[in-house]
Amino acid sequence: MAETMIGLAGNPNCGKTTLFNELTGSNGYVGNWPGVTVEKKQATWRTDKSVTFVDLPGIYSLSPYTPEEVVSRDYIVEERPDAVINLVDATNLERNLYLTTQLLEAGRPVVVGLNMCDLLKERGDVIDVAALSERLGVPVVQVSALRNTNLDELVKKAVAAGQAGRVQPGAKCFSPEVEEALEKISQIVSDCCDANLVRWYSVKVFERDSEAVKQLHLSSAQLNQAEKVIKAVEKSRDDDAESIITSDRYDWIAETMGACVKKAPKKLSMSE
Ligand code: GDP
Ligand code: K
Ligand code: MG
Repeated sequence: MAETMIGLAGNPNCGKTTLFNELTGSNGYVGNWPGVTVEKKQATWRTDKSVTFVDLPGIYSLSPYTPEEVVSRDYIVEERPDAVINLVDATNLERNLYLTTQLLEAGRPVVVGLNMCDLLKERGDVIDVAALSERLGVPVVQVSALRNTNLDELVKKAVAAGQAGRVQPGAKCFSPEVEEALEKISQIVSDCCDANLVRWYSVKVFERDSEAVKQLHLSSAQLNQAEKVIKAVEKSRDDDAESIITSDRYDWIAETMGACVKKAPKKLSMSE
C-alpha cells in the first residue's frame, strides 16, 4: 500500500495526544518544528505502518498570530499531508467548529472526529452526525480517544479520503455579500495558486493576511483590484475585513448548532 500521511489538528484539550498515543502506541519521534520551539510528534499507525500521523499543535484558528498556528497551517498548505483528521471536542462543539471552518478551506481532504462522545452521552446531548456531515461536506465519525471507540473507522475514513484525493469545497459560511466579494477575488488569485487552494487564498486576501498574500506574488494592479472589492464590503458592513470574516463564521456555526445539536433538557435540582 502507498504511504499515507495524516495530520491531526484540533483545539487544545480536544484529546489529540490521547488519540495520537492510542493510534501509535506513542512510539513517536519527538522533536521541534523547524525554526520554532513547538513540539513535533510523528509516528506510524499500530495497525498499518504505511500510515503516519503528525500531531499538530493545539490551536483555535489558522490565523498567522502564534507559532503554533503558523506551524499548523504551513504544514497543511505547503507540506500537504494526504488528509487531515480534525479532532473536535463534541462537548464544546460550537467553539471547536471555528477551526473546522478554516481547515475545510486549507486544500486537503478533511475527516472530522467528534471526540468525547462518551461524555456527550452521559450529558444526554445528541449530535445529528449525518446532518453535521452534510453541512460540513466531509465525513464525521463519533469517537472516544480515551475509550478507543471507533478510532479504526476514523482512520480508515481518513486514509480513504487521502487516497481519493478529493478536496471538499469548504462550507459556504459567509454572508451573500462576502461570498460575492470572495468570488471576485477568486478570479484574481486562481492563476496564482493550486486549484484546491483558491478558496483558502481568496479568504486570506480578503482578510489581508500578509503572510499568505506574499506567497501569491500578486501584481500591484491585482492587489489594487482586490483592495477595491474588500473596501466596498468594509464600507457596507462598517467593520474591518478580518472581523467580518470572523463574525460570519460564528453566525454560520450558530446556525449549524441549531440544525445539528439537541441539548438534553435541563434537570432541575432538588432545591429548585
Ligand atoms: P490535547 O490537548 O488535545 O492533546 O488533549 P489530551 O489528549 O491531553 O486530552 C485532554 C483531556 O481529555 C485528558 O484529560 C484526556 O484524558 C481527556 N480525553 C481525551 N479524549 C477523551 C475522550 O474521548 N473521553 C473523555 N471522557 N476524555 C477524554
Ligand atoms: K493538553
Ligand atoms: Mg496534546
